[in-house]
Amino acid sequence: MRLYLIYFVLLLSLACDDKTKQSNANLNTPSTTNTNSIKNASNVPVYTYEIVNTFKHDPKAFTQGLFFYNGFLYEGTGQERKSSLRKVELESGKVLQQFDLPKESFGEGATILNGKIYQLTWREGRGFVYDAETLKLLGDFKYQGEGWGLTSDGKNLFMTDSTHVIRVVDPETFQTIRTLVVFREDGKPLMQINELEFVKGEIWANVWHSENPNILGKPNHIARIDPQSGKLLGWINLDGISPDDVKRSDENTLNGIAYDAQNDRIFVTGKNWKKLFEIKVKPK
Ligand SMILES: [Ca+2]
Repeated sequence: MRLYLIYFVLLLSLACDDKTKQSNANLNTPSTTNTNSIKNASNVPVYTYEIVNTFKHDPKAFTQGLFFYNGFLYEGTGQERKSSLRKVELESGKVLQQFDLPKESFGEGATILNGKIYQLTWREGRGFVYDAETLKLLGDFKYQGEGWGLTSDGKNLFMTDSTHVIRVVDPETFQTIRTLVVFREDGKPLMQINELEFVKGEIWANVWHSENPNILGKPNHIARIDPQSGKLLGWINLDGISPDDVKRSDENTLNGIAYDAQNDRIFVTGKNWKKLFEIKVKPK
């Protein structure tokens, strides 16, 4: 609990430090990106949703990573001594296979690429690689900074680290190839970009504590981001999607997006939510 308090205070100070971070980002980003972000300020569309199906979700799963592969959901969970990687039956929510992370590891985002599953940890600077069929641990890798969300475009890994920057990472060398810097429509950095998913050529991103006025000031919003420029393409407002699953604690916010490309199905859930939803996204 004390750790969470320290972490929350740290995040607040990070959020208060927006101006510094924005200045740093400006140094590293072509000016055209920033100009476009600001120029399109009033044109960022907001989408709403329709629930197509509701499924059970393990309320003990502190969801940090979610993706769909070959007919099954895969979920990475967090918290000390409770972190895992799971293969889950969509229809029942039943865990079919599970790998428990070492007790010192706090699991974060997870994704699949070329038959391997990659999973980040929060502050260890260490990620894990698994065989996608067996969930057997194949090895680990190192990176700088925190590990938050993870997804793939089928070629590279895309990871977040608590800031407004998405790193594009080579899956063989784990070196950062390029970065995407994401700004809100008012030109401020979009901090705390969290769980990620590639959906039809866009990156969809949860934003941790989006309800915090320093972050966005709107609960349960998913950002739609251009994977080439980092430009904010839109918002999906999922506020109120699961009334039983919000405000039980500060932490059980919306987190986890999975896309079944074969059947064009979008799934979302949250940390320790009892439910997982298949949704259709539509203009507001
Ligand atoms: Ca995902």
